[in-house]
Amino acid sequence: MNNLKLEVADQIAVLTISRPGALNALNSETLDELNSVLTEIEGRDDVKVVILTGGPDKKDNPYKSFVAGADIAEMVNFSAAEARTFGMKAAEPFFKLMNMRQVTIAAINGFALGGGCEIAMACDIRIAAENATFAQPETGLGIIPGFGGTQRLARLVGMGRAKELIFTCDNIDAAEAYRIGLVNKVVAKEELMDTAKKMASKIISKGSYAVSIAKAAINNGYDMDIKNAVEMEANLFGITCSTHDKTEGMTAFLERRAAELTDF
Ligand code: CO8
Repeated sequence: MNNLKLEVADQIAVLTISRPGALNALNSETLDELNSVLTEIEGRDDVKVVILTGGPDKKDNPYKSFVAGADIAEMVNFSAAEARTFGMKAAEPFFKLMNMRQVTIAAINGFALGGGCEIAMACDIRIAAENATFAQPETGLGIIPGFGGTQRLARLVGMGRAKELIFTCDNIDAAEAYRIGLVNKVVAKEELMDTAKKMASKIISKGSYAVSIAKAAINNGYDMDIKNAVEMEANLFGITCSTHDKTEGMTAFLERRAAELTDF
């Protein structure tokens, strides 16, 4: 891969978007690589959490940018048809981040602008360094957030705040992003990866199959009416009751010992 780095250790995959000369902006090649690597990761039993982050800039500053957006140099001459193709090229890996059985955490180490904020929003959980900056600057470029931003931002922070951010293109800092519910946690920049890995380890210590089924239940139920959603949940609950982890988890509780959870 030219623009992504993958490191796997302790059941955690750290996936780093690395385009130092463009503040990790997402071009077609990066989106294709992301799609391939997420397909590969989804098939791996030795990965239970994916942490997505941005690489250092060309001056080797690791906290400059998470992702500074979609690649403006690539988009500048797009026809309407090419723009649609580009949008759909992003939709596939973004849906993988959202729906893959592994948990996905965005570790946001600087600028999360436009497509950068949008890729973070496709992840399950967002942890921001205190210096991170968020914005949807697209309308200032004469376009709209086209990597799911008009949809996911409103779902995360509510329609009023999403409209304000998208119509004004205002930058917000990490503290404001936390206040409005755009990120789960804000930490000192030097602690970003440790915090993300600690959260990943905590998630891994739970029943991994149960976590992935819970993720599916939350995602699938979100757009359903409550009656069908609760019925869908009951069906998935039934499936978790057929697992080793359910027997072991409950037996361990009754025997007052630590559970050894193993299912994926
Ligand atoms: N695309 C391409 N190159 C970029 C981008 C980008 N989004 N962001 C930065 N770069 C490049 C710069 O051109 C520059 O390259 P070079 O050194 O060759 O001139 C290099 O990265 C460093 O950037 P700067 O010199 O500008 O660094 P500064 O510290 O001065 O500024 C900023 C940093 C504030 C982040 C500034 O670079 C900036 O404003 N970048 C653009 C941010 C932006 O507008 N992002 C949104 C882009 S639009 C988008 O994401 C749409 C998503 C949906 C698309 C849907 C399509 C269907």
